[in-house]
Amino acid sequence: MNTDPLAQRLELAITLVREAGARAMRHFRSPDLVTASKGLQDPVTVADREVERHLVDAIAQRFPSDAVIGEEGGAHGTVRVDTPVWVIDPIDGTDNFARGLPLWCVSVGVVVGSRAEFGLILAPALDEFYVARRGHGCTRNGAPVHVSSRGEAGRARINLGYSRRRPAAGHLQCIERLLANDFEYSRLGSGALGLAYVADGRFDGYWEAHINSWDVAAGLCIAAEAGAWVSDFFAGDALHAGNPILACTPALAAPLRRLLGPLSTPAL
Ligand code: LIP
Repeated sequence: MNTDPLAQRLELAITLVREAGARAMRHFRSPDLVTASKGLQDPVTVADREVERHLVDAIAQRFPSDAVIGEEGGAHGTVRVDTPVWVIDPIDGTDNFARGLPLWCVSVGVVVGSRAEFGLILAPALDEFYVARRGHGCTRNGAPVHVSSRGEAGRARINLGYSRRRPAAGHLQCIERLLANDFEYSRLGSGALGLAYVADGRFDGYWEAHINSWDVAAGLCIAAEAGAWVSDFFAGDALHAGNPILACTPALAAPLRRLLGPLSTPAL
């Protein structure tokens, strides 16, 4: 049996994320899918809550002293700097999920102190499973992935996230600055998938003015292990309060920090 405590947790996480994906798929495109609203343009479905409960219960059973932070149920257990914290988004891209669009995923990351130790992102409707462990690289369906080599603005596409947690003005300024400096942009509706696609070289960067830890805990490890430059997301109380995020190819870090840093609080 593996005695490495993080490897034991990663082994369990791989099983649990697959189970979570199967549970979510049972609701995906179901005509009876019950959806409620948490606020403006912020939906939640019965699947989000069911999948999170499944994950939280299974983790508590196997690792009762670990803390868990989930998008729907909040914090379980006590967050301490030296013990693992499971940071969970049962369905990231809920609006896409509720509309029957396949761009959603289950995201599970484990953080110790202010470092993401491993991350898993499963997009069941696309049959793509990203797994990364700090210092061990990143894979999609078992094959290594790496960020793109694009370093010029004129060939780069930056994926953006936006929510009503911040004024639209900052988001519109970001688009203006990117276009005025030869970058292209797009918006997917899932921060976790956005980071996974940076890791996979499908996008050359991801930026959002404010994002929650459950949207990015897994993606941060996945992007960093694939060679991305990643901002210091876990500074301050980001685990509970969120932060801005930038992840991109190393060559694009300086120009993107110059352009988008001023739009981020705290600065990138
Ligand atoms: C989504 C994030 C995305 C953000 C959306 C939303 P959800 O998470 O992944 O980055 O722009 O507003 O917060 O609500 O689908 O889990």
